[in-house]
Amino acid sequence: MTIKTELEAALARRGLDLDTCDDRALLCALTAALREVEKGLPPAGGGRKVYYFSAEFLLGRLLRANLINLGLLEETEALLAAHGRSLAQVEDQEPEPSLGNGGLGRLAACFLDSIASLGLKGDGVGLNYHYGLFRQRLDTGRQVEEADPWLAPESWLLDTGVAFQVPFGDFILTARMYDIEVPGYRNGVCNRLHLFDVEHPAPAPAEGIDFDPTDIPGRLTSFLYPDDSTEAGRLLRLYQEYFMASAGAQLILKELEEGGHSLQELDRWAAVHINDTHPSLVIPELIRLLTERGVDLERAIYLVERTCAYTNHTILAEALEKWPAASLERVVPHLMPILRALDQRAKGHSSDPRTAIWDGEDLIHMAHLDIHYSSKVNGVAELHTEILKNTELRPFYQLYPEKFTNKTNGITFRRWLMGCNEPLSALVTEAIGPDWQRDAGRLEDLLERQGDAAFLERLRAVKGENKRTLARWLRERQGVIVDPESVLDIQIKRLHQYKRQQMNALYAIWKYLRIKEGHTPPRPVTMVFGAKAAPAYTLAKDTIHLLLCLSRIIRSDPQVSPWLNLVMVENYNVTAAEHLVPACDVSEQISLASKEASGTGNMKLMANGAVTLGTLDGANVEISRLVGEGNLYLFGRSADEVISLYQTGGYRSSDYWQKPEVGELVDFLLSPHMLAVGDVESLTRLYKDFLAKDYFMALLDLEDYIAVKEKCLTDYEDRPAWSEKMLVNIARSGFFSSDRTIAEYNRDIWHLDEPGR
Ligand code: 26Q
Repeated sequence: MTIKTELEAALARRGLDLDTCDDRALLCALTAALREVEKGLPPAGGGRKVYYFSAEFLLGRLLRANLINLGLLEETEALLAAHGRSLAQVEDQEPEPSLGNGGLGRLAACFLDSIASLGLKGDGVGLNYHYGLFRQRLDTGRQVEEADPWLAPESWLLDTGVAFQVPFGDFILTARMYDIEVPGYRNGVCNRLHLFDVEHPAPAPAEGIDFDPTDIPGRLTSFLYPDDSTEAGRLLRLYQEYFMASAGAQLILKELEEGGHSLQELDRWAAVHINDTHPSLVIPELIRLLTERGVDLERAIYLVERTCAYTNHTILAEALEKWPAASLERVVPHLMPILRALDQRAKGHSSDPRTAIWDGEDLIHMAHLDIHYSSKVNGVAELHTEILKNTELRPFYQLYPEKFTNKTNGITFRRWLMGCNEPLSALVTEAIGPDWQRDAGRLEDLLERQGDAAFLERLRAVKGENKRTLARWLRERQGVIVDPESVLDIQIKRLHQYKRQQMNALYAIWKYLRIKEGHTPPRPVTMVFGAKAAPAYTLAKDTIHLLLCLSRIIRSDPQVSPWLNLVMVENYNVTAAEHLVPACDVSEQISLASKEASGTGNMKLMANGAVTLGTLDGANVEISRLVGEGNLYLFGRSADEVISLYQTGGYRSSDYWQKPEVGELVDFLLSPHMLAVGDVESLTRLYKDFLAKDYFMALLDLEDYIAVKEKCLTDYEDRPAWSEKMLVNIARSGFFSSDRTIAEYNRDIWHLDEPGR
């Protein structure tokens, strides 16, 4: 079967033809055609199977990704072109499944792609949120949240007919299993993502993202992490977590039986991966199910510990999940005896209260549960894992040194280079042949082109083309005019204080004032931001407000606007990232050292020829080692310095504010200029935070940041030298392939090929 026959059949079934149907109908037909192709592909075979449990899978659009992996992209583009159609336009009809917040969810999506592409036996397990993350509208200086539906009658979701009963304290819910196919890259394999849903989901909320959080049976799968600011919202999340854990655990045991294996062999045939703590209840749930089926408790604990592994994605205290025992008692009373037993047993291993699962305040620490009862625990970049071992999880490391391992994150180059950057992919293939498409490590072959002036010029030309493409996209999407000849400086990631968009905003103020003083830069600079703020995160929303105010002030100033532009991209999501990443010149990775576990946007931007401006944090450490000093721009305090400042309480932001160069920028927040366009309450809140708290030390690193960024912008003017930097970044980015990451998970944690272990 070719895609042509499948597509024609799908169109014929709908009474349509390729010449006249609209793009939306063509998308449906193409989706159906690809699903037919995928139906014929078997899942990866092998011994043990990994179940990747994650509350988030930030998939992004699937049409192009599936065409690439099925090896059908070129054929389909040609077929559409022969009928005057364009894949890009069809694709624009596809709603993005935003079933994740950011890095953690996107990582899970890259991992599924790599598991299938390496031909490994493994499926994802998650929840079928009907609305995923909210859609962001920027309206009169603020973020407005709207529901973002992605489920259409003809989406990628398949109803499997499989269902499990999930018991809660006061009712039982049916979990129906829906699947999304995950084809491997040109290897004839198709794994699956299992998304569980309630049987009778409540209808869409009338407006925004508000709904009744106490309607558990109707609302359990409505939204991704609904509202964490209220008790009812938190409880709903606990219902979600157990729903996923229980349905997934039941699926594992069902497949174990279907494979003809005994429950006693769970660890031989299954590996359970716990992506952050959100799926942690799978541990007591598996133990419950095993003991209910006659396995004795000690043996069940032994099997589950050998089966499970846990990844930590953050050291920020507020993200480490703790549940009041009373909440668990209410939602999952039947797990309490098991949790009690697990806690007692853990206390037998260690009397250190810092390792308690159940603490003296009746809080249950999910990460502690995971570490005691997993075979492996990993951080997501070298520095992050070291910090876990030496600081945050030190008592656990002393208890179980053999459990700790580092797995530096990665990205799938199929989406993040081949899929989103056709011009660069074509140039790379022309230069070094196609092998890099299977093995991103081969990108290093590009290093042979160092010093090849003609090639470097073509590299520059590709970047220029991508910048013009982005400028068109921004104009059409948002009516914003961007100068494609300007330096494109991009910070795209969730809005969080530790990521320090607020520090970048202070740079914009500095630059604005410099230009007002007559110091124009060698070439215009465009500062691009893309970020969503959690609905209840006030300071994050204030920062969006600040950026939008600055954008207005800069744009309406005829003296400044030819030289500086600040653009806030509305509704930043995977699709927007795919437009922004190929065009970026300078990649802003400016988190306070020690706070960003890894970052993955840094990898995507690097692979597309951006040069990193950043702190030595997360995977920037590895980027820096790979590209070498001259090929990125580092500034700011080191992780060690920052950690010791926290320990000694030695940082006082007011000391920095008192420096006139710093104070002037902070004070600008409350200048008549700002107050003329902005909201006094928001700006005052930000101002006071800088002065009295600045927990993430933006003022500490500010001067260094400004100086290094200026150096970076100056260096940009040496176009040949900058092109070399681009080249080295692309060439060295192959290490960050999620294929490498997954191969390491398999080698050190899952051992999928050795069921006997
Ligand atoms: C926790 C408790 C209660 C409610 C919500 C949460 C919660 C939800 C989402 C906690 C954390 C998250 C998401 C975390 C995340 O995305 N972390 C990022 O993971 C990436 C992949 O490993 C890293 O690259 C980033 O550095 C890290 O910030």
